[in-house]
Amino acid sequence: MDAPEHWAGTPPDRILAPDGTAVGETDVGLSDEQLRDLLRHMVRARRLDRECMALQRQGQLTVYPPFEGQEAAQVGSAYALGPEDWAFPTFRELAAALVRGVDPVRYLEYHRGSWHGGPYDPRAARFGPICVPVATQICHAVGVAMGLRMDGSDACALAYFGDGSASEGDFHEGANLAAVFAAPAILFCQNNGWAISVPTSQQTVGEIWKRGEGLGMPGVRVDGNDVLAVYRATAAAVARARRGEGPTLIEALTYRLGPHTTADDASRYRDEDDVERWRAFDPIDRFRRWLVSTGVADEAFVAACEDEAGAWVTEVREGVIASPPPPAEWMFDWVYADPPAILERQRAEALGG
Ligand SMILES: Cc1ncc(C[n+]2csc(CCOP(=O)(O)OP(=O)(O)O)c2C)c(N)n1
Ligand SMILES: [Mg+2]
Repeated sequence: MDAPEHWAGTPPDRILAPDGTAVGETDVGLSDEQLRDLLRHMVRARRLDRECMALQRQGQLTVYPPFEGQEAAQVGSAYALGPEDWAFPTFRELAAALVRGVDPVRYLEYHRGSWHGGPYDPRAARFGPICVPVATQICHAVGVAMGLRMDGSDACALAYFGDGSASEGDFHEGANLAAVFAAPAILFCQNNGWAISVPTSQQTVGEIWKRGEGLGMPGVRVDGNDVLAVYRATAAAVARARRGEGPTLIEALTYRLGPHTTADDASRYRDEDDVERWRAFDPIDRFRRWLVSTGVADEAFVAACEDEAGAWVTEVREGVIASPPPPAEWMFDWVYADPPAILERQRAEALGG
């Protein structure tokens, strides 16, 4: 089975082959319980992702960017962070948010359109706000990483971004700053083959991980659909950051199986037969097969995971549907300490006062 086009070039670091057989050292420092936990997270994430697509089609969410296919990249990387470390997401990192302990109902208020700013407290789970302006969160992460260092903490900050984001000025500015100041930052690129309808091949000529050398930091290319390899690469970058040795650029090769968002019709720019072929690289099947073949988990555990995820997603669904719009006066609050007369008039008009 050929890999997707954007996986061409340097072979990525890999521990498990797509069929689930081990091709590298499988001891990445996780206990059997933690290994099972990785599967549990990925199964939950996928269930919720599919539910979110349904919720959007049912009019319960306004727009939603699915991450199906990217579960290992997100779960493996988020799992490598400690409780004091920060993650700064794009708009497609719900799986990472779940690993960090963000409440999914609160998170989805963003996509429900009921709270347009920060629906959850970024400090509580050390998970930055959902960030739609492409690549801007890279600068936020690097800034926080520098701040953590100044505070004498050994925590680090990881920025998620995509292949398309790697073309933005903010990537270059943030990455260069991180290298110059040896910031404890991890620049984690999920190369999923697409920036909306633009394939990676039309986005960038060289391999993204190789930019690390020019920037003055290690660059790593990892199979983003291999949760063990992603965990290992991120854990190494975290350890380096904690030692005060500076940032790491990780390119995780993955594939976006769904549309860019629910507002996108991917069949207009890609062959949906290809998508079915790339399912052979499915990150969850790969890891499940390895877990079962080694006896770390059995089929009963896998079935229990699915059942538990199904029940949990039903609860999330009910929570989302029950989540009310915010009070209308919030539209006018927290903008001005002393609102101008025109805003006071609009407030009175909107609230019927
Ligand atoms: C500054 C900015 N420019 C353009 C957009 C429109 N836009 C939203 S997502 C996206 C593509 C992002 O691609 P990538 O970084 O590969 O992330 P992916 O969507 O694949 O997760 C673009 C151009 C935006 N949100 N912000
Ligand atoms: Mg992309």
